[in-house]
Amino acid sequence: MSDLRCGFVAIVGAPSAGKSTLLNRLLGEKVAIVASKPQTTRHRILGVLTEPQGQLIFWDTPGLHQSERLLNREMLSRAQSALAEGDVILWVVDGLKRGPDHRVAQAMVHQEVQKRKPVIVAINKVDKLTKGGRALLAPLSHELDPGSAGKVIEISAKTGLGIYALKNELYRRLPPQNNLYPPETLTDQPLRTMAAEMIREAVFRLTSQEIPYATAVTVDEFKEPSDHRGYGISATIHVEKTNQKKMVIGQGGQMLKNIGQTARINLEKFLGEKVFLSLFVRVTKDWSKNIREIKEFGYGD
Ligand SMILES: Nc1nc2c(ncn2[C@@H]2O[C@H](COP(=O)(O)OP(=O)(O)OP(=O)(O)O)[C@@H](O)[C@H]2O)c(=O)[nH]1
Ligand SMILES: [Mg+2]
Repeated sequence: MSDLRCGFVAIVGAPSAGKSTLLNRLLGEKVAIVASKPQTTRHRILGVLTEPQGQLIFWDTPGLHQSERLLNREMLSRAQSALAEGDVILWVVDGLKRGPDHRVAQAMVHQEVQKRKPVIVAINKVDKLTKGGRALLAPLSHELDPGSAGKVIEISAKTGLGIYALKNELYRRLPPQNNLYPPETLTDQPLRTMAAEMIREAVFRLTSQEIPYATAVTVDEFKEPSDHRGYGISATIHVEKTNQKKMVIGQGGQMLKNIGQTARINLEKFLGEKVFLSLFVRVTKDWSKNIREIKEFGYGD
């Protein structure tokens, strides 16, 4: 039997609970995009952490919520497959506020508890707890207690508080087996996908109303750096309607310029090289209602 512990950890929870922030914190690298608006993550993202005691293989997932929209149903199905396939469920709960989606997540996680799957409940954002909020933590922990196979733990994905303890709880519940991925593996996302995601993150952060939800990003050209000339990346921001295209471009092109600048800075940080970024905006009519386009943009199976 191996001395190592290794297995799959499904990070699930309501939208905006902090799942992607937590994945990035656990890996010490930004592999998943983060925004204050809900439903930022659209697909299942693999993140691998290799340590002397073994390998934690994470899946970051879209937030658990209820929606009739085709794109959202596809997103939910990515999260549900991770729930079903993970060796351990890591349920991230917002310690500051819980909306109606919290109950949706609770019901789905509860089904896994009933199957005796280990569930670790991570109450997140405790860095921002007020005195009143702290007083509510004990009853919340009691309510969410997943039983003997699991545990409730307080964390802050933002500051790193509780992360070491969280990792230990996860390792304890994984099977003794050799590592499944080579130690240098960080994520399954190709660089092109990471680039598209970072552009989408900038759109999510800088635009408002329905725009973030009507946006998809495809990378048309991805040139590796040669002669210290940096990466050359061309990408298209797809929206669903003509008026949305106008909003993404903005007055005198200012919004598109801001999106490009924000995305470029994050891409340069990630790639460690200069990036030359060209962005185009295109109307792909009602793409989020069309399964073929949802799949083509990488948000479906
Ligand atoms: N104060 C505080 N804020 C946090 C913490 N973790 C995440 N956040 C913030 O919560 C917001 C949502 O974070 P995400 O990581 O995108 O949440 P998510 O669960 O991945 O959201 P979806 O992908 O939409 O389901 C962002 O504004 C984060 O900065 C934390 O520990 N403390
Ligand atoms: Mg996310």
